[in-house]
Amino acid sequence: ALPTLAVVGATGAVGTVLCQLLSARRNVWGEIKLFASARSDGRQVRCRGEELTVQTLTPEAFDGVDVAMFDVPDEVAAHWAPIAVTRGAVVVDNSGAFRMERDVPLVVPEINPGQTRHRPRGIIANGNCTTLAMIVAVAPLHREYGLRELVLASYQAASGAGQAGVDALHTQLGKIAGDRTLGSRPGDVRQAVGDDLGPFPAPLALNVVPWAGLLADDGWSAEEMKVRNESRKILGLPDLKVSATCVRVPVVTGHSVAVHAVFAAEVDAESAREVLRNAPGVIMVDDPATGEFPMPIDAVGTDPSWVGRLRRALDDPRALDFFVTGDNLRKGAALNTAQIAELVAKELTGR
Ligand code: 11C
Repeated sequence: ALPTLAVVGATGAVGTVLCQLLSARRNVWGEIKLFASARSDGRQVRCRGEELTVQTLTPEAFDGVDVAMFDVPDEVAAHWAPIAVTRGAVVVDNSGAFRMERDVPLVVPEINPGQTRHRPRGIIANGNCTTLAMIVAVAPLHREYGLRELVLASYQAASGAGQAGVDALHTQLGKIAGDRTLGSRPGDVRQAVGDDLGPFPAPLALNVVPWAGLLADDGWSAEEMKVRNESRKILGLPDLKVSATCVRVPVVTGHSVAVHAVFAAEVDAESAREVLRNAPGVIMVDDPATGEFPMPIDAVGTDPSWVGRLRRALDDPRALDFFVTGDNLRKGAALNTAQIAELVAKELTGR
């Protein structure tokens, strides 16, 4: 029989994309069960051509579930994932709760698919959306040239902060629409937007906000620490030098990252482009002369990481600079989760 799948957090920004992907990808699942918080109990969601009723979580609900995809806040995942495992499910978790645990693999199927099988706690972690967009391009370059250091700046979309982030951005854009005076005096955008900032620490409309996630140590944001720690773990480079600055921009969906990658030896841009053209999950969009760059407005709703603006650093022949954009709800979240779950399904059924 085909494995039974549970989607936990089915009505959130990522859960919604997961249901779309389950409808579009090759079907490897038997029954699909949808779970969400009590707020969504009883809601009907279309998934794989079926009208499914969203249920509230109970421990018994996991009985008979083979694979459970989790997209819920860290503390909810920390509580419920072990319960799902006790009931017999393999959990693929998109929260930050387990990613850095030693006995939980952090898997990107294009990079380290074999690690899905080493899951002593029954949990496989999915990376952060900023890490994922960038790492799909960095890993093949590392394999070819030997990575020594990453210096990154992100341009992160509102939907990285969930549906509340998208709603906040659209509400703010609505408030400022048509006022051609805004953005020329200090505080005028703050005044027009008002106090309703949603999950962001400042207005996002007509602005960039150099902050994502909670406050970590020494002035770093949690998002910047995640990018560093997760990159090290996925690449298997525990001492990799990583400096990230994570920035929120007024884009609905599509995280971008400006990457400065330093390698062990000299690199040349054309051979690096060739490596990336052959890399799974990457599409090269690199023709500035004709206006072809990776951008969220083109990458949204697509699977690959879009890479462009690739050039060798002028002052270091061992370094490349390039720009990556990926759909933070797809490869950054739902797609990578689905890909991992499909690897587990294949293992369980032997097909
Ligand atoms: C953001 N990357 O854009 C974050 C959201 O660790 O999975 C995802 C947080 C995480 O705000």
